[in-house]
Amino acid sequence: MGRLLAWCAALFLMAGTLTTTAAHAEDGYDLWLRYRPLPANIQARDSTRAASIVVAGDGSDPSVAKAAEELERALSGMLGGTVSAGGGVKSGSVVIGTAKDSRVRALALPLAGLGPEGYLIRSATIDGKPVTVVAANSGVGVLYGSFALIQRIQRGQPIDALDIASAPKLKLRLLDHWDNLDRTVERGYAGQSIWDWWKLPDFKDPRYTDYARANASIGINGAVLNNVNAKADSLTAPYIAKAAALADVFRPYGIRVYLSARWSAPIELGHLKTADPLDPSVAAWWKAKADEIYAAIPDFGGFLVKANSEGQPGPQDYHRNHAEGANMLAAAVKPHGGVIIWRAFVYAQENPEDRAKQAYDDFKPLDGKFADNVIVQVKNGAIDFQPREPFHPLFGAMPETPLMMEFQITKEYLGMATHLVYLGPLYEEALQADTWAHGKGSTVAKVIDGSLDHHALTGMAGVANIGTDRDWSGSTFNQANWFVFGRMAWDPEASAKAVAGEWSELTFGPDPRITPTVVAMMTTSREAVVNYMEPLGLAHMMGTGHHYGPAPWVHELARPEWNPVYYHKADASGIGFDRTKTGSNAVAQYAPKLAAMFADPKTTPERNLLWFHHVGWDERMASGKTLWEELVAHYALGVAEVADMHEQWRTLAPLIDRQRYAKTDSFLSIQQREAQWWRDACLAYFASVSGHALPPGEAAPAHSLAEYEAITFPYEPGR
Ligand code: GCW
Repeated sequence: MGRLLAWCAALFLMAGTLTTTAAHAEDGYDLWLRYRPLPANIQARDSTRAASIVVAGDGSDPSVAKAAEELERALSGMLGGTVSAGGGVKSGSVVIGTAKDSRVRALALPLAGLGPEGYLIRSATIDGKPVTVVAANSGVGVLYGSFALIQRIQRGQPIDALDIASAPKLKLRLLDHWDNLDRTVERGYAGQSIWDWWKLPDFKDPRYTDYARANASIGINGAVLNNVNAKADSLTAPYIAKAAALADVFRPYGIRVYLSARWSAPIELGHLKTADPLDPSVAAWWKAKADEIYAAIPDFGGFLVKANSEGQPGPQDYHRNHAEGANMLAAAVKPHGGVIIWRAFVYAQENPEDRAKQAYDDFKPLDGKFADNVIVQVKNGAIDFQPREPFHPLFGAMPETPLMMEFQITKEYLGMATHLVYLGPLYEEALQADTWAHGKGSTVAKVIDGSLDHHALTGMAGVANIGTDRDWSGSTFNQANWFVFGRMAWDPEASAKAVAGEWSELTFGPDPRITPTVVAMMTTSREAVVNYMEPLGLAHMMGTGHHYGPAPWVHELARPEWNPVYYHKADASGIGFDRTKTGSNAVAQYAPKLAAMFADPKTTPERNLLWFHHVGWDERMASGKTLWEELVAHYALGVAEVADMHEQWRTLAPLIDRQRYAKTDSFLSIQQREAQWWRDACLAYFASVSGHALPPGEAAPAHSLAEYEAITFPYEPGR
């Protein structure tokens, strides 16, 4: 009997364990909003400080209501008991509210300087009881502050004696979804589009709410729903109704919706003969369209436009310039408070000029010509989201025009879903680059936060890496790129390393045995990908169309700038794109100080060397190696760095839940194999072009060049 009881008890315990495991299955869906029970000592400490939630006002603000809901969910999850909203102020209450609420007003908090979205978190006393106050000028500010408090607790940081104030430095903090209406995602590697257009507006997938929660938790306040390679259909009444349904879900989370607008929509939908921006019937069509959208979505953000680039229609089709196009649309949304985000990612097939120069050539002369509700969105580099590019020369060159940063979060050119590449260092490098526009310290961050040239309209966009995959972004570590984008859009001065630490603690728990290893992996990962793909300033050597894997040999495509050989220009004498006076003179697009620096190979940072110079294979580098030896060494280092990341990850096996551990582990195996492939294929090709043999001790590529050239990917994702 005793044995039977013991057996039953064991079974019960096992069942309990199983249930717990199942309930806590770690498939990554929870992202960094992972409110798992904290260690007992932290629970004991924080329970007295986060014992209940009190909504200071009348509860009518929808964003404050979402804040209360999130606090309930988070605190109950983390602190091991039910923490609910409601009831009066008690010792340890978390009191949330806006400046409108008398209880908040009575505390005379310094909210004035926080703007519409900032927040304050303070340890205070109400009616003699110690409480934590989360206060802001708006409900959304309260929501942001509540997430900040939750994240502190989640990371095991003390929450007594708090005095935190934070406000976003940028106004528009947007995700650009390159999502198509058929649910494919251009350059998307995490499944289908999360927008189920077919079932909208009736069915609002609960996932939309979780998407909004995740974005609000990192301060993202806008989503461009559809691809910049836009279809006019997204501007028809049924699709406006679908977008409106999403806007309704997002509104309490402080997220506005935007749409990519197809320039030729007046012809395609309105049956006009032209889309000439100066034609009054075209302007009237857009005005009516804007009115129709705003009737359905009163807080619609505005339009994003890709015009006259990569085959998209635009005002230049009518011999009008980008400003004339943007301003016509700007007039349509202006009465409603909307903005036009006009992309500077332009290059034209007819233009034989260095592709890296074309956007500057088009836009610089238009400085000061844009309407005040237009912001020009510039990619971080002048070519295209490469593992490394110097900052785009338009930053600092258009003082009269608000410029917005466009980063890519999805890893089109960085190994797609599987390679572990933390983009924080890439973002940081671009933001901290000094444009020298107004002397030293004129960083890109200061251009885009408006402080350098006194602009109020500011912003940052990230091309989203979100899809229907259970873990949203295709891998656990890809989630970090969404996260760091949000953090840097809130504060472009944020440190990539600090954000990595924060993300690790939120994602894997505040475990000192985990965080330093994860941070070390993340912070080296970007340099690793540069090393094994495109070291020393090389760019755009990816396979045709899909951009997956190495193809430096491609030379036969119709347009010159589609071919990797256009970018690296390797020949028997050397390698690299001469962008000095003897070449395209792209260096002259930078401020004089930088132009001079980039004009001379000796003063050009080695990491950008081949971007600006064609360098002889046997030239000596800073290390004393020849360029050829240096190139080989970088490829070898990249491969070694991936192996090292993998080893580091393996040390975490006992500490990370099985599912997320295993997925990352197998992805690192893929990355290791493919880093080697990159190294082997590129070196096989460059050896053949340069006539140089690999230095002694360097392993020969596993296959022949012809074999690498023969690899194809007919069904790759992301098209
Ligand atoms: O990097 C390129 C991509 C295109 C993309 C384009 C752009 C949306 O390969 O897929 O199109 O950039 O940014 O417009």
